[in-house]
Amino acid sequence: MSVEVERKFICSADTLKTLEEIGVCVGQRQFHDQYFDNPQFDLTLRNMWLRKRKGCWELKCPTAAVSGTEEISGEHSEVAALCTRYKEITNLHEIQLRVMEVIKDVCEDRDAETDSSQQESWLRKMNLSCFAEFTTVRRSFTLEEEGVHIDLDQADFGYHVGEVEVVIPEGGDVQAALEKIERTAQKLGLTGHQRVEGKMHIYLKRYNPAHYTKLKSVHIL
Ligand code: V4E
Repeated sequence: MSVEVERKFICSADTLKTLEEIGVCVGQRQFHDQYFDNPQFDLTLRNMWLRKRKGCWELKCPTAAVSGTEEISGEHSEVAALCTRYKEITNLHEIQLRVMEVIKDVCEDRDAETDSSQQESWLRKMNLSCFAEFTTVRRSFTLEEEGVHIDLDQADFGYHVGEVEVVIPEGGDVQAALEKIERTAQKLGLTGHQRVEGKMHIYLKRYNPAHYTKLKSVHIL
């Protein structure tokens, strides 16, 4: 299982120019994301993000801190505060198990009268429905620095955001990932000292303020 360590940034014209000079554009793609939760928001209130992208299920959830080994010390704590770390699970069976651990209200009867689309019957049993969906056009870049990946996202509801990402194995070297992200941020001339909002922040703020307020109140967003 992999862990994504990433720092989002707002890509100014100057940043884009620098990125085009020092990075290599490795392609552009478009994808539609659908995010799912139950009416009580049991998943997202636990910072678990279940989505379907290009026909595949993905679950992003926080990494469990391992005592001592995951302490981010000294100069890295400032960098760490600008970054997020999420585990990404792509195996459907494992996703279903993780979701079931959280959603206690599983109802076999919910599926009784519909036998069409059996594939998605687990969603109905757990009362999961789509609460957000949007399309993203993503341009991806790599840098000489090994393992650093940069995405520039343009969401169809009018939000642009960049992210510098380093993927490590679970239990891998978070500090080294943060150092790579910091060096990249410096090369790109990123100066912000505040976490930049992701697409979901803007989407929910705009289209589902009640859900947004709940997540804000428990500091998930
Ligand atoms: C983890 C998370 C969400 C799921 C979507 O994650 P995100 O990285 O924003 O989307 P995307 O499309 O770039 O995914 P990728 O292709 O990199 O896998 S929605 C909200 N969160 C939590 C979250 C947070 N609290 N703060 C920040 C800055 N980002 C995400």
